[in-house]
Amino acid sequence: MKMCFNKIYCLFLMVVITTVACDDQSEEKTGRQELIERLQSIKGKGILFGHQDDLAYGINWKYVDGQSDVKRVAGDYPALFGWELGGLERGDACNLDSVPFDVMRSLAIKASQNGGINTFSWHPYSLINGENSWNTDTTVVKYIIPGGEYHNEFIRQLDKLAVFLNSFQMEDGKKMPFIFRPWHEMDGSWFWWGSKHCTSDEFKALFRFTIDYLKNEKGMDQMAIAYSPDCSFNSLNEYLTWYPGDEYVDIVGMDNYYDLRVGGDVDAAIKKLQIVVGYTNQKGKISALTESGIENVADTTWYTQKLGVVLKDSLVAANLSYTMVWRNDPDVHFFFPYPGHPGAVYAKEFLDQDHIWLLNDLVESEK
Ligand code: BMA
Repeated sequence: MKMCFNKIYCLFLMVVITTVACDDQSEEKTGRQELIERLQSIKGKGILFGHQDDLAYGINWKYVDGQSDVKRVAGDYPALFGWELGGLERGDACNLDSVPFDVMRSLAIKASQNGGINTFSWHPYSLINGENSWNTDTTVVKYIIPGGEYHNEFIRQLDKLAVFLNSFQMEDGKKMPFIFRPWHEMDGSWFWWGSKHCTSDEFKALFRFTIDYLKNEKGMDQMAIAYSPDCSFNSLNEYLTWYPGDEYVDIVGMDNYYDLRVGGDVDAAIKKLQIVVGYTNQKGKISALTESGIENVADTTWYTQKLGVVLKDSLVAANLSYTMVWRNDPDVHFFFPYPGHPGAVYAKEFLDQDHIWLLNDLVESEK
């Protein structure tokens, strides 16, 4: 009788163990969850350094395999790679900065395959007058949100984004995880989705619809979302004016060129990042200085005396996950120095610090 009971008990245990094991398999993490965990786990250890269009072109080169201005100066690739989607929504083969979308796809996949993280910005053309994101002649947001006259056309634009971003596949067949940072700098007035061209409620409706549609209708569970106003706030309340809600945002950030300009106020930049970081800690989110830089590296010591000082602040250093500088287009402007530029030595000194991470630092930390 006792033997029999023991057998039944063993059988019962095996069933339980098998069920739990099966459950574990079925609860595979999404790309978004994995990415968020990666960004959470580096908190306090390192701040990832990022560069827009890093692998596509730089000073005196274009589409050269393996080339990167950050690598040329600092010896390694950035850990974060920024890309721009503007033009995709109208079916263009190249983005508004002439980067072919096919090339972007293969470079981003390569970056991801090598352990880097990709982030996408989007400066779409207006559906109302066909002009670019900086044209504020006509109202746009009101017409493209749910209930607006151009809402269906807007959905077709999102469809194009989804087809493209869902086509980024890793070697193991999984969709490539990435950060999406739409509708940034909304507290400024230079974009048609900016503060003077829509109400905060309209903006939130735009942000929420964009994310809901891509996630729920297009299955984009590989995407983490960044909220990144510019730096025109001085309190948490002001910072959250355009915030679509915690359920829509994974990364809270700030773009800030202004406070770090020549004659700018580094302390103001630190204070604002502390507001962002404070919110992150309250809500268990990730924080980032989503864009910064000085045009043409006109301030030679910018990397050590401006950005470097901001990222050394103890609260910032203990919490910020990444920062990114803008693109190096020799015909327009550049934000990272090239070998021989007087700012190169300072950029290298900044990047050589233990808490500022390039690609290899990130990869090593995850071994
Ligand atoms: C701006 C400039 C533009 C570019 C746009 C989108 O800051 O660099 O030349 O078209 O970003 O990438």
